[in-house]
Amino acid sequence: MNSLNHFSKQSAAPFCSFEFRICFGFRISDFGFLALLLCVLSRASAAQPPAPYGPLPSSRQLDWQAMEYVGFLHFTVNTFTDREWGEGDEEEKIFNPTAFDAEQIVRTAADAGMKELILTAKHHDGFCLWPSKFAEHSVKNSPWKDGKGDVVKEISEACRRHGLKFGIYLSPWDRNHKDYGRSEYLTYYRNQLRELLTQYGTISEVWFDGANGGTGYYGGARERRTIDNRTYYDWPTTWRLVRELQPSACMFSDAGPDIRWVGNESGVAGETCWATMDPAGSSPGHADPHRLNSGDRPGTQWIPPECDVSIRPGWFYHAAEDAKVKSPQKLLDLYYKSVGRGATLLLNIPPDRRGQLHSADVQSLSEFAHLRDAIFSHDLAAGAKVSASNTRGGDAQFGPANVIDGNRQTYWATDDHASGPELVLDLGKPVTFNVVRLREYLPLGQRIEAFALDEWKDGQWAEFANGTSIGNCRLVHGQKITTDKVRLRITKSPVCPALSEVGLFIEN
Ligand code: FUL
Ligand code: CA
Repeated sequence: MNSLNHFSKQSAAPFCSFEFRICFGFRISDFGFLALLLCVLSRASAAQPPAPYGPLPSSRQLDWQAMEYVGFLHFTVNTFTDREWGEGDEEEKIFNPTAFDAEQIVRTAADAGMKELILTAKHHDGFCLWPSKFAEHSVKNSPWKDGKGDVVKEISEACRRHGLKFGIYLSPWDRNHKDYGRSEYLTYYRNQLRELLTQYGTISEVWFDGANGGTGYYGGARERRTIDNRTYYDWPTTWRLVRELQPSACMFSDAGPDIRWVGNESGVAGETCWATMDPAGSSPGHADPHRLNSGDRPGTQWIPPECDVSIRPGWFYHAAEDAKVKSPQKLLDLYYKSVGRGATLLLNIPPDRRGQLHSADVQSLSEFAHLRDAIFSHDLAAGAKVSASNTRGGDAQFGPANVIDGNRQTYWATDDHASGPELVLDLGKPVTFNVVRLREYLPLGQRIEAFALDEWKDGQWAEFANGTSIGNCRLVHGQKITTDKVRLRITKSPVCPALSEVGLFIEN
């Protein structure tokens, strides 16, 4: 939305009225007459931006979507008990990383190209990685750094040093707390959230997990506690607290309000995946995974998807999984299926018992980064001659060249109702590529519903790919194509397109 305002400020009208005043301040010489004429002509051709369509992103969502690739750190007592879900009865003394190194963890993530790290400040076992005033089940009662350590502080500071954003995961389900299931627990939960949102600088994302209720220690009761996840947590109150304390933070859950779960934990967004959905009737832990996977069209709100997936089979570190770290090629495949379908990839990289990322994970992350760089650092469309079937108002500020300027804030748009919008990239010579990247200009909403791509082959156009949703990013990954001309056809769109980028890349 900000960018939209910014854009209208740049329109040609103010420039013209300035010229007018100059023209009138002097005798209208030949030169003045020409300037006046030019001024009138350019005023006549200054087109208005297209009207926004459907639900629109907030500026916090736009910032979040621009990150595309972020990391998750699952670390707690489970790292030391070799479990995935702690019972809540683990003794604090078992949390004792031998060589915790926030710098190693965060530097690795930064070198790998991640733009944010989200830390499990408290997982379902209830153990707090920071010295909460409200809990004894915490690092403050562990032998690590004689109870003076604070994992949240160290990771958040390292993130700031390396220019990464920092987010927190605070499990609503707490298998340690005696009050879990009663209203008193909500006070405890919000007190903890308040600590995390006020003591660690800017928080970019708050992750509300949907796993809810069940057996646990619960202060010694050792019983099953079931809750109604649609009503128990009173989410609107908690969401208000986050907005009040960290207005720029995006909140994640099965139902938004800012970011939605993608409906699976395998890192795969729907082949068609809208940034919009209708969250009515859903709440954290209570939503239809199939709908979350593809979103709703047209939907009632802008709630883009996040694909959470672990680099290992489990979310926490287990030595037995050292040989099961996902390969760089597998991670690249997930990248195409998450980022390449308009979602954000949230890749979990769990610290080991030393409190560092294991060398197998570090190696895979770094090779994955090299693979991405090898593909995306060289855009083969750069320098192409771009023409379009129609340009909005004939005005260069909406011209087709905007799709290859590397700037997401500029875009090609057509007149409203211009039929069969299409773009041609004339590459000047035969070029070989197998990845096409498309981006819409998000401040105007998700507009395009289907597109097709053609290559110039044997003196005519031949379709080589087609697809549906574009949104933040669509990566079309297929067979190698060698051609000197590529055509993009917008085959379905309820309103004129606003396309900010087209890129061509080669994955060898
Ligand atoms: C799930 C949790 O139960 C897992 O342990 C993990 O934290 C994952 C990200 O979310 O719902
Ligand atoms: Ca652009």
